[in-house]
Amino acid sequence: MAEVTVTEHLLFHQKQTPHATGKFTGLLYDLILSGKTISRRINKAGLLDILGGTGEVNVQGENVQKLDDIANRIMIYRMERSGAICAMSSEEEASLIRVGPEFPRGDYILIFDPLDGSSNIDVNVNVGTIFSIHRRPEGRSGEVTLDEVLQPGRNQVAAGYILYGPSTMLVLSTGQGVHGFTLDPGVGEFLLSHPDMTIPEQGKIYSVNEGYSRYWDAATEEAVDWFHHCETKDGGAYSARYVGSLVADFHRTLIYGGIYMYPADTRKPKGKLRLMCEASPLAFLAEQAGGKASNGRERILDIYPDKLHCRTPLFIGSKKDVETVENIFARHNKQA
Ligand code: AHM
Ligand code: MG
Repeated sequence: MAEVTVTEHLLFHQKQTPHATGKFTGLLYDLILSGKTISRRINKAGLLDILGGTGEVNVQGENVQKLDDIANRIMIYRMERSGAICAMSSEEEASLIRVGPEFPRGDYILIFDPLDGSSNIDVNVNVGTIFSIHRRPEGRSGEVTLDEVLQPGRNQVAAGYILYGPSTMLVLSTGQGVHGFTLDPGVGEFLLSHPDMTIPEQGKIYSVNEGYSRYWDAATEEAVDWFHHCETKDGGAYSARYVGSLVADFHRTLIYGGIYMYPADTRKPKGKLRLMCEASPLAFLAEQAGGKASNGRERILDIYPDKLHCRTPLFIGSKKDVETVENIFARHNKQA
């Protein structure tokens, strides 16, 4: 098999994409380098003293794992030196990180979750880095303001994730489909292993934390219950799967189809997942792969964030499965 490296792939697409300048390709290259560095640290996590919590609580009110902190530092260190970025937002940082003046600045804005699923790290379950790239609005210069960063997901110029699993994978879209690359640790290079990934129109798997069903409203209960009783295309029952690591649950959904749900509930009326660093980048990938992503009422990519760390309910995956949920929510809305 002819092996295509991620660098070759990016350079090929750079020629075909108007916004993909050398700076943009350089930004992706630095992101990939950060991912490789994080991957190396995670691989050795059990051997070094880097499992467990730091004892701190982050801006989200969640316990910070040592690896969250390490991944966050690796990302910030590498990316503020890339020369392509003017601002960054990390799930682990309360405020916007403005680049410069000590480093060269570019026109891109990077939003990331350095280590999604990190509450699973101590039990050696897959985790990942999720990223979203926007361009600075035209005609702006000088200090980046918050309104420039609070853009809807449909403006993303690229999004993806690096999944640290049995193998490390990069899944990326620059708006020309979704492509997956697997890290060959021997040569330290990501190789194209999953070209043109598409989500089946209907799946066979539903994924939700059913332990919280007592906190759901009637529409959510009905939506999840539909997957208990409906039939797959082959007439079988849907299987349940829930890793509890969004990036891993989404990766399975991207490959096998089906639906991942993190609904709102009475304890979390806006859901748990962050719009800008989790839902939007995965929604961009889902749509690029022919799937859908919704908050139950609205397309995720059309939602305007009102703050950096705003949250949203998320229903994402196969087109038909997400539409089923949207139809149930629409009927409940009408009745209300
Ligand atoms: P994190 O970014 O701090 O890891 O939190 C988000 C994670 C997702 O990866 C996962 O899907 C979800 O939280 C699991 O939440 P719960 O344990 O409530 O089911
Ligand atoms: Mg996360």
